[in-house]
Amino acid sequence: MSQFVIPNRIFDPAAECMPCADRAGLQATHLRRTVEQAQKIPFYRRKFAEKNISPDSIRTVADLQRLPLTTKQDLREYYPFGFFAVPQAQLARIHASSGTTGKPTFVGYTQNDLKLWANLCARFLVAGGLTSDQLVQVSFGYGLFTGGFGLHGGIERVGAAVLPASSGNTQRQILLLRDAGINTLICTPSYALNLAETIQAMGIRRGELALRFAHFGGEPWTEEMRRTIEEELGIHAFNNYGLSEIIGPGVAGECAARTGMHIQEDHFLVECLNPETLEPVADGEEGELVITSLTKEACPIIRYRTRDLARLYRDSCPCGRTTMRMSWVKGRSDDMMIIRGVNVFPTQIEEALLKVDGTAPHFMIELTRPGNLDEAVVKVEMRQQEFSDKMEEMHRLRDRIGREITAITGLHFNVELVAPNTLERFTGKAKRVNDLRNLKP
Ligand code: DLL
Repeated sequence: MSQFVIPNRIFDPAAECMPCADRAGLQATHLRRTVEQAQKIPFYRRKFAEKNISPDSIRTVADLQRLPLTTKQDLREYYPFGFFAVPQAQLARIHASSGTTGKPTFVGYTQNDLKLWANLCARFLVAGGLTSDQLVQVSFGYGLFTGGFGLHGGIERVGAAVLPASSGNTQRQILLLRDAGINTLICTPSYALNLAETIQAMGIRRGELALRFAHFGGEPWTEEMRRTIEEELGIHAFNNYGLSEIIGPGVAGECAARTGMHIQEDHFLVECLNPETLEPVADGEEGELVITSLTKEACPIIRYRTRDLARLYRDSCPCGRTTMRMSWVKGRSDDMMIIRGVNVFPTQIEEALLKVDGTAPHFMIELTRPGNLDEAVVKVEMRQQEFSDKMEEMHRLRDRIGREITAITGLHFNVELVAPNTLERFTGKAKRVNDLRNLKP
């Protein structure tokens, strides 16, 4: 069998397969320019002055270590446009990431930034099977969220046809998929699952759909979830990663060999740091991704702490790209639950559930602290065909799920089985945790 699930295609071979030494030279030049551009932002001007950093003092990529870190909190303090490095007249677009605190974080793009963004999205789309003769449905929200417009630009750059369905109205989404003969679907993985279920509920057979490929991103998910969605929809699904503060989707994406997500290293420097000590971790070890943009004009960003936990791999990939790869993201450190002192991520619960037949990967974790001890309940939806009124069968299933969760997390969760279609469905990013413990400091 071939080592590739689909033909190995490369959108920009000169950039993506560049010898590493050549790329390092390019990165150093671009890092110097980025520092120059970032000097226009008061936050960086002050930080550079404190650390005696000037563009001329940047000679190699190793100089990155001397540069200051940037946090989401820093961006918030300069709300709304304090991190923009160009005058308003040069802006071509503004997006925003929704904050948990209410105020969004704005990110700006110049015309060049938009061109770059489309190219970066085109790279991972082509790596995951997109060709110019395909029809693509984008079911990400079009609006301030970077998913819709970002992917839209990439699809147009490849020359494929785009159907900008945007998010919501699931039944209509499915009619569009079927009646327009859509080949490629773009959305969050949790929404894909929602679509798969609704397709079944509407009595639409797989043969009525022309769907073959999908590009999912925007939220953490697992290989187990990929297998489930691929089986249910009969497609090849690829993972892509990005965040608004860096550019949106397009920071990294999988190739046909599926050995991790290739990082677009000619445009971003990605470090993996121990979140406590802020020291780099070894290749292959888990840490927080810290990202520096190398070529952005409107919002250059230096050593941004993403809070996303992942691993980096530098060994070669059979696809021929020479870029470093990142693993799937385990979760954001913000989503990490600390239950009785143990760190747990929603992706670990997803992984456990998908090991047990009969459950649907719809779940909601509820955390309480009735006395001094945390209690964790996970509500798990059953599949219709496995839903039974035989108590004994249900108890066996519940215990099996409990054991899988304990095997992965080391913790006991009270498992509650709930009837099919009773948990909330999401059209964008899924919410998996309801923390009722009142842990605010
Ligand atoms: O979610 C950008 C995006 C849109 C990426 C569509 C891919 C596809 P934000 O709304 O700023 O931007 O959220 C960024 O989402 O820090 C991760 O925690 C999470 N995330 C994005 N892609 C993945 C992924 C967009 N493939 C935050 N796996 C990031 C895991 C992801 N987490």
